[in-house]
Amino acid sequence: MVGYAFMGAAHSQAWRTAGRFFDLPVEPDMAVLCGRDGDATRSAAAKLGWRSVETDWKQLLTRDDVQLIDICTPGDTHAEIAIAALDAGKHVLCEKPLANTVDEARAMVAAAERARARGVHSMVGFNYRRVPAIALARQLIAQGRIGEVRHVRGTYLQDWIVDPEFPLVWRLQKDKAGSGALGDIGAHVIDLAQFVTGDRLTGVSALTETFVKQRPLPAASSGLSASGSTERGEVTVDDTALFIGRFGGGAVAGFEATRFATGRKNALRLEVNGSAGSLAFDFEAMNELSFFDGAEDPATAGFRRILVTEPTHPYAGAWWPPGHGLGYEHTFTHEIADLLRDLGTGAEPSPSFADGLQVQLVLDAVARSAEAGSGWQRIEEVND
Ligand code: SOE
Repeated sequence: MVGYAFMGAAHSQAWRTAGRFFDLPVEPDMAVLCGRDGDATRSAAAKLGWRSVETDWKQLLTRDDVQLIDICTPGDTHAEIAIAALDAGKHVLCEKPLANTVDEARAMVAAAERARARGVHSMVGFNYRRVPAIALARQLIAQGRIGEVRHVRGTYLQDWIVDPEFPLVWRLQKDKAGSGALGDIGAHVIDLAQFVTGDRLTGVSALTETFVKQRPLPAASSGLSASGSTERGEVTVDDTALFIGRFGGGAVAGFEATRFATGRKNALRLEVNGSAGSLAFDFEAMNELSFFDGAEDPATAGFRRILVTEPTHPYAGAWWPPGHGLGYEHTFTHEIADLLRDLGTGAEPSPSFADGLQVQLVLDAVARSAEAGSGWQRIEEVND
């Protein structure tokens, strides 16, 4: 694994745990953790459970005990590491968003295709697909339980940079992160909207805003916490992105991604209204899915809360008795379990790099629309 901050810790937990709750055809050996700072990487490796360290990711390509590289670094290094790893015959799991630009994402898809021909696989880490309630929503929509999808309403609301003195961490720098709230959290809600409906966006109209244009340079940072220095620098990304869109199947959509929704910590919300019912999800109550069944007697019909913890629900049966609930970390454990199962059986892991490119095209269309004063931008189709 390359990187050991917030995502690195989340993935490490998943690598340690997946095989202990899911029956998997292969057992992960947490061979090596890579980071530029030797001391910090050694201490992270000891804490997170990796048995050796490297300080140059290129060393991973030459090691026989490395079959898969998990990329948990900022977006500016995804393409270089992923392409080199795939060309060296290593499977790749890459954090979202796949890349910082569409061109990088296209090059990564080309590398993934070259590698697939040699039995080497890749996957992009849209972990929220593996929330049991989200996986259940997808099943219910595919079964026609809400009929024809008409509206998709997706928001991803956080508030961790609402303080103008919060430092200019890498997630607020375009050269490191590609974009701001749009790529970091908008990418998740775009992916989920398309995943649960089984449909894809064909065009968007958007606006973005950066409320705080200068911030203290970071003195130190770890995950989403940081302390600032006395010098200031320019914020080069969006603080919020809002957009409307059309799906290929005829549904219309509204999206909002922001880090300025004061009081909202990780409110990844999705509501889908169909001709025969509706579904609603909020990550802040991630073990629940709300379902309105339009076929019910209007006298008693209403949104009802499904507690998605039954053994028959996606992923839930591997864990605790009904009602005992899962958390954020389980989404990564499910991601790793699915990846290991696919690698063991030879199935193609999902979401693929092509899925990551498709989300990148939506992000790019949103950014272009916002720059052009909200004009409509079509989204190119991607072949799977
Ligand atoms: C920060 O906004 C962040 O950590 C994202 O980078 C993650 O993808 C999301 O899961 C939680 O928030």
